[in-house]
Amino acid sequence: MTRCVALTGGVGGAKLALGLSHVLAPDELLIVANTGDDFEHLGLTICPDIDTVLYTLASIVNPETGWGRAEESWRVLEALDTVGGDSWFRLGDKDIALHLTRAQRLATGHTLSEITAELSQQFGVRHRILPMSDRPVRTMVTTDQGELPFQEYFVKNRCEPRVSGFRFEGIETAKPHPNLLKALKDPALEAVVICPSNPFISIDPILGLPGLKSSLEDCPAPVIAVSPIVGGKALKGPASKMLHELDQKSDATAIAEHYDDLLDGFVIDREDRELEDELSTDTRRVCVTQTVMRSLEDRIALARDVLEFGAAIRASR
Ligand code: FO1
Repeated sequence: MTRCVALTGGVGGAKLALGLSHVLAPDELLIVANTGDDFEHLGLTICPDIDTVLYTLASIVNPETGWGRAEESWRVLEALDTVGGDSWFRLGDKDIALHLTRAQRLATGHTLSEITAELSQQFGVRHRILPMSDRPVRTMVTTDQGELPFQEYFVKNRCEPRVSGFRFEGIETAKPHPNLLKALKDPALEAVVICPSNPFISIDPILGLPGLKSSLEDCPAPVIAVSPIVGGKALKGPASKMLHELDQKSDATAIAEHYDDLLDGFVIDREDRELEDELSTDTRRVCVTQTVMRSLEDRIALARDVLEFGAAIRASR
């Protein structure tokens, strides 16, 4: 019985997914991870958004970066340098162990969702983490330096090139994972939560999967987004830089506009409370609360607020 579907990508998304996992039982929460950030590197398939949520829920994530593993060592990366290998993308030794396992499984015909479920079990994570699709989708960023594969834009070029658009390679033939479509039809579903992730690079690849937007529109549960922009700034990552470069206002209103008619509810931070009236419409309610998640208690409190907001929207229908 899925009560909540959480769409997530990146560090902010994983924080709220962790909060939700403390409030909901494993069978009540389905965490759907963006795979547009995935890429092939050193012969391995890297899935940063899946791994960020996996490591976060397993309590082994690096607390400083929010990605990769805590108490990591870097012997392979150092050795790579000495053989002239590609070391711009920092894979730690423990992280490489996971990637070798994933590569081996993929090579023997297992799907990404099967492998993610196996790894979750291995790490003692009982809540379900699902890649948005088992077919590859690769985000390409259109910039003033040409079109760049996402991680080359993000890590190699430190988000410096000026962005003018995005393309999700493979999206036309990728199908939303059947378990996601099934959950969206579950009469027990109480909320679809769009986590405070970057809308352009973390959420749009999910929403762009064929048929997914119409499944969300038909879904009886309210769709609620949590703004990743607080006080005009992204808490982490390049969301506000991207908004600026795409000639959009860098505040929570731009996020609500971005998701357009899809939203039944929008959650903003107390710091942005003056935007509440502007953001409220006949079909979109607004919840003002603390969205900045510094501690585990903050993550859990926000998860509770979002679920209660969902219940209030359902009750008012
Ligand atoms: N982000 C960086 O800024 N630099 C890195 O070297 C880096 C390595 C890395 C390795 C594994 C992993 O799962 C994530 C990693 N990330 C790194 C984060 C990741 O590329 C981005 O945070 C996401 O793709 C954006 O959501």
